[in-house]
Amino acid sequence: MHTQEVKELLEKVAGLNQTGGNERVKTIVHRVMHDVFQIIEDLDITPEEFWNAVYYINDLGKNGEAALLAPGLGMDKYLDIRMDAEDEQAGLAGGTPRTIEGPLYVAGAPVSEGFARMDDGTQDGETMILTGVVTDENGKPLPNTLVEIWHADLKGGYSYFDKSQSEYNLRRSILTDAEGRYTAQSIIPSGYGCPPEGSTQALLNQLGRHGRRPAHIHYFVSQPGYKHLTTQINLAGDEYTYDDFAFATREELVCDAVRIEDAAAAEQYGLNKPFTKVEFNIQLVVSDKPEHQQRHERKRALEA
Ligand code: MBD
Ligand code: FE
Repeated sequence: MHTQEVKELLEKVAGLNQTGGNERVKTIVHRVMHDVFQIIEDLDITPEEFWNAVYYINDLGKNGEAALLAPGLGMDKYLDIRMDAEDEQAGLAGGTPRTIEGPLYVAGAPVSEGFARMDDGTQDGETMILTGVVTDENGKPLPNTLVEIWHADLKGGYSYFDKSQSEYNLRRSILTDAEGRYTAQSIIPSGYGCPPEGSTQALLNQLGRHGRRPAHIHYFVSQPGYKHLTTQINLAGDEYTYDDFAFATREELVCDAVRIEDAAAAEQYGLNKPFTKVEFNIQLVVSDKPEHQQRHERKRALEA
């Protein structure tokens, strides 16, 4: 590993002796390949193990699961840990904590003001009323805040990726009302499980791990003048609330799902049967920097 021959090989691999290309990519590839070589040496990786890994990556790509394996290996969580530390240093800590986006957002969901019905009525799930107020850190309500919400159905599947669901089922964008409140009527989601025959689950099996997530609901929250928030809530009482394969759970983001039998309370939401209420209030942190006010770029379904 530490011979002149390997040193020169790595430099040529990363194009360090070439004038063209991208310097940042060269730096990263040089370091990655150095570390891969080092791992092969330190762990005495056999050719069989090496080629297994190569064809594993082929399958991962074929299955479209690279962005599913990433959170399973704690990479999304690690990026969050780094962004939290950055916020801390920049004096931007506080408010509702972030947690990972996950790979299943779809851009372009219908937008409404104050209220949205999220489910298409085809699944006979427990009715969920999901509501909360968006405020600043002093509790001042923030009307006209865009709250984007997406979650799974009773089978743990997400519309668009699960072609059996209707377009934008369980995906809505709600602008908060004059009191800063958003309210959604939907169905209580089921937890998510990695495709059992997929590449992600195959690796998790080798690690003795499951590929399950608790019932959860994703949020993007944005308002000019405030830090963009990417977060999720995990419903309390799920077997996996504190055992999420994607490491998205944070104590402040665990919400009770409260069964409400009272007819008058149901009537308040235009319902004539018992329902389950989930309350999630959100606090945003002031930032005048445009780069803080937007979600970071990544490839997303149907995003321009
Ligand atoms: C999900 O629904 C999810 O949110 C994440 C992070 C990974 C897989 C499925
Ligand atoms: Fe999810």
